[in-house]
Amino acid sequence: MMRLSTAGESHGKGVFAILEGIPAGLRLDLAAIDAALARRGSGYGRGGRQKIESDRVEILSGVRDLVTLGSPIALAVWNRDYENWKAYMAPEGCDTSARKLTKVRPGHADLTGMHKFAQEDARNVLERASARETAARVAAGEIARQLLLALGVIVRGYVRGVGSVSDDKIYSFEEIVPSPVLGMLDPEKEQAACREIDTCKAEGDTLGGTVELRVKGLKSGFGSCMTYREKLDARLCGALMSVQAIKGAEVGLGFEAAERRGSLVHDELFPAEHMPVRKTNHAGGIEGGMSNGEEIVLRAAMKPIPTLMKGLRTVDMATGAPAVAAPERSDVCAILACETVLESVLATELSAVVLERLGGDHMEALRQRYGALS
Ligand code: EPS
Repeated sequence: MMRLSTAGESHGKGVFAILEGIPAGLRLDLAAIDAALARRGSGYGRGGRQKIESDRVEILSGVRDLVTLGSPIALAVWNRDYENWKAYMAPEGCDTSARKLTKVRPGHADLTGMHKFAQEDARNVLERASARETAARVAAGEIARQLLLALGVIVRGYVRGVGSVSDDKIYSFEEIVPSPVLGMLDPEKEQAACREIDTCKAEGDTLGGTVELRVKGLKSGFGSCMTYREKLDARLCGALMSVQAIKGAEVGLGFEAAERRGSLVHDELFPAEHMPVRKTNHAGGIEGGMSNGEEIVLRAAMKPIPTLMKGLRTVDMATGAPAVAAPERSDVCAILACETVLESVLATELSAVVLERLGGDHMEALRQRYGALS
């Protein structure tokens, strides 16, 4: 069974991943992992922290001479900012009276986390709730992506919308070559999105956006209609929803399907040599909780980051008095980072589904089993 665990605090020593269940014999491309980490740390609208971090993966176990051994793979992404935070964060002993956060930020984990974990300092919650954790999920997710790639399954994504700017054009898989600026495909839309980010920055505000994800090459029959736990759409959307700031996920037409008649939703079938073919893909490649051999199409919505430089109205939990939420430092928009993370978590969950169906102690066995599927 494939399983991913992560650990680490945003201003602690680093973020870490343990990835179990990757078969032996997968040759890793470390440069591709570091490129994904760099992309996660980039994008128009990021704040000061990203100038400090330049994330690289360090493999601690499970790999020999760049090839997986089948043993748990332990990964570290060290936090450079730890040097500036050691005095307040060191597990071995530190000053916890400094850097307290009690003016809780609406929309963040601060208040509910303080209540749930019986903390007087939201720092003891927010350090883990922070999206910095996603660096570990990207490092691990890139290994999962490389496993899928070895089977001919390709994951891609792009940013469809930022704030009020949205790109509703339907793109072919080959057309998905996202810009390094914001991950969008249409340069004019992207410029408009950058202008909206500039306005937000000037006003101390933040912006979210929408992302589309596609999977090409996934054969029919992954996931199952037999038990609800195995449904592919539930598993993949659950993975997307596990990413910080994601508030919505949909498959294929998604919410739009609810507004159309059945005749304009379901993908009709036409006879062909082996299996009947579809001329549309409104289902987003999933019917009955199983991949149907078409491209998987998913979308996710990211809410604006809850740390606003201008601060929202809140309560200081130390005094009970009205207050303005602590600004900390903040990104204005992290949609390109979010898009990168979503690709990684999608690759991770999909690899788990593939390995559950096909098993394989060694990549060669997995490759053969996947190849033998019709
Ligand atoms: C984050 C706040 C910012 C972000 C951070 C997530 O960090 P800081 O408080 O240090 O300025 O930059 O994201 C990352 C560091 C990262 O690598 O994604 C938060 O509150 O969630």
